[in-house]
Amino acid sequence: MTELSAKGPHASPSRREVLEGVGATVALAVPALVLPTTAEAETSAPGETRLWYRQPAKVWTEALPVGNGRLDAMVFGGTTRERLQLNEDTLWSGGPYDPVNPDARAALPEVRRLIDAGAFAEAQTLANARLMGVPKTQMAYQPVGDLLLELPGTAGEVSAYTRELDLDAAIATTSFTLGGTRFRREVFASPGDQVIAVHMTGDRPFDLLVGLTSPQPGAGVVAAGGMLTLTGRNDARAGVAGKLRFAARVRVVADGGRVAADGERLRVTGARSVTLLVAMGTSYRRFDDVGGDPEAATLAAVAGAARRGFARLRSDAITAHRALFQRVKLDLGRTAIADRPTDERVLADRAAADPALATLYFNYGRYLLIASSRPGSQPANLQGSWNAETSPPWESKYTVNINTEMNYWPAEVTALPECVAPLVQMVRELAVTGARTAKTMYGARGWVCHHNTDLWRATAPIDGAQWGLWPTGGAWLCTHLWDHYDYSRDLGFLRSVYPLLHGAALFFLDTLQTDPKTGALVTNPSLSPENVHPKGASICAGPAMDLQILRDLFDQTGRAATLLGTDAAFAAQLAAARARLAPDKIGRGGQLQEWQADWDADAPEQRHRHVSHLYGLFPSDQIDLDATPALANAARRSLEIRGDESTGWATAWRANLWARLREGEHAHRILAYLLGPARTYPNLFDAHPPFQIDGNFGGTRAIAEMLMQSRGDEILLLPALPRAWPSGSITGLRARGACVVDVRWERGTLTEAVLRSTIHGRRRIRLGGHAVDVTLVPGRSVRLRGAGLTQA
Ligand code: FUC
Repeated sequence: MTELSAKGPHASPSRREVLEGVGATVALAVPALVLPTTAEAETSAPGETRLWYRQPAKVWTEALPVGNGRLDAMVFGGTTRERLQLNEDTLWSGGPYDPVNPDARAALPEVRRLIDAGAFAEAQTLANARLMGVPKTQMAYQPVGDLLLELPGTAGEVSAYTRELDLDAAIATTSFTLGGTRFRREVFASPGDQVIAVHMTGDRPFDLLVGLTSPQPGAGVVAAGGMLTLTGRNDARAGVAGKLRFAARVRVVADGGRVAADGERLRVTGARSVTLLVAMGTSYRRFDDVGGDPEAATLAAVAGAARRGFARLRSDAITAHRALFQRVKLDLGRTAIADRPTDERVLADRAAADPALATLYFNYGRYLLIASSRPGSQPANLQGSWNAETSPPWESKYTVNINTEMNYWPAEVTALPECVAPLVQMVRELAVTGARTAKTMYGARGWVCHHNTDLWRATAPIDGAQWGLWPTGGAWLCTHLWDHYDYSRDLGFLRSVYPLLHGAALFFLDTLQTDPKTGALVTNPSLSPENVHPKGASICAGPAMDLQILRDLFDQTGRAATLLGTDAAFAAQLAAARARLAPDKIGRGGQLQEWQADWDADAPEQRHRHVSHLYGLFPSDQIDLDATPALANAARRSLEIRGDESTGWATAWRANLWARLREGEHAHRILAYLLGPARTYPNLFDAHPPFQIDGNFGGTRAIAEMLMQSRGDEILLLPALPRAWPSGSITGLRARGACVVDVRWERGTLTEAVLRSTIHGRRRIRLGGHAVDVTLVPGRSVRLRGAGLTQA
């Protein structure tokens, strides 16, 4: 924290004393500080680690998310009526299915031939008729329902209202005075006890009606024995029968009151406080196993949580969250606007004047990843884990031609490697289903995943050939396995995922085609995600992105083989194939070519949201200002042509790319747009629009990328620091090579960097044009001071 923020108007002790000591003074007419009642909920910088509002959420994108990876709620912060919209991350439509089209293989040679002959539109028409999966649509992520709370018989004005989400404690709190009673409601998701807990207190006894509803057809609720039980079955979609059972239970524990059934609801009377323990589950065990028992699992979860009691649940949940959240601390400075409610800060649309909003966005990105992706949960999907709709946009699934990868961009560098576990598990499963697709559709070994997948790990091409016939999704996901290794240098992990890398690479050894014009190896059929080229189709051979991804996949798989002392012959095969992959090319406009031919200037959408051919610059480091300056400049030209403002995720990608070009002002300008009202909802969810969480994660990574970058054993300090962040610090970032990096700067200049590593090794540290080599020794930190990087 800067000195300024520590002394800010919300500095804590006095605030806490006021609120705890004198209940009545809480009913302040003033903007609302929301008020931790215990030291645990204390945070020292509200504007950086807290979202807060002066009114309840009217719409979903104003509600506040909590989650433990698997169980999730959107908290509306209502007064007489409260809504918690509930999700469980395995409640999707459908059941085990495999959409691979058995007729595809026979038609593949003709599609390839048409592409080679330049008959792209005909190739696309044939691909649509013969290659695409059946059904063409994947399954959709589904809501469980709503927990509804009602304060019956309360009348009068609501005063002293605030609601907040404390990112450091991972607790959503709503406080208000109604009919003379001061109410306070806390909501959090417990990762250890696997419940969502709601705790409501009044300073006078109150009544409460508790209901549970579901949009799922045929779901039913029973109120009995102090518990609501909702059970149902999931829905069919696109001809795939629903095979899941699901259950949700709400155990109601009233302190000093009575709980009785009231129709399908529970009525609490005369309580001083009420605890609600919400458990949810489905019969999903794995993509090919739906034999779970959600009724028993949810019963055990609420019973276990009730035994442990609210106070223990709360403090354990805070401890578990902080173990991850507090690893990184960011301070970009603050101004008075940081004390305003969050929605006002977004609307103010003045990122330059509110550097603490970037800090809040960064902290929120890390919070959202912790809340949506924990070991044992499903990976973060298009909406993280939060979805209220039975037919959500793009099924709220996994789009692996950018969106799922972007979700994990902040994970390693912002010290949340545990959150990658669900992604690794998904790749393990895709390697199983993707082996069937490889064999059936391509007659190939290894495994493949096209541009989307879902809970059932479907891997065949879907939607239409224009979007779906892209074989490189699994390969891109594999680069995340390599990154997980490279940030930790944990050979045990690398060994455990080596078969996945091997299988992904093998598929391409079997399916790469020789481009008749150049003799180089290319993918065919493929496309440059989801961009139509000037020949009336998107499908083509050898889009630049594929070859960039395959260079990474082949390099990383080969290096893994070497490091693990295995598969030397295979590594040699990969090296030989890599040398034949069509290279990146610079086109006549000075741009990096998106396709094998120099089509860019004639493509119909010059400002297309995807910047797929710039993968080589970011997230990969194949294209680099130092190592490949000509390609880096061509990438810059392509970026200029594409423009700065796009959909949420596409804007976030651009910010990362400009950070890689070390253009801090440009990256910051784009970030400002991302954090403004056009691309950020009042609850700070990213707006594609509609809501998609990838932009939150991409933006979080962009902020990290502006402050520190690493490639191999090199670390770049403050590579893209904008003028809007003149003084600040970040501690706890991770660089490749098991390195932890703290950076402090003042008036735009580095004051100190501290480096630590759990492994022994040499690192080159760069600051502007200056570089020094340091030796890292476990247990000892290296301190570098000032612009000269003087070792202290
Ligand atoms: C890709 C993008 C869209 C959207 C969708 C979920 O298809 O091109 O913009 O993000 O994924």
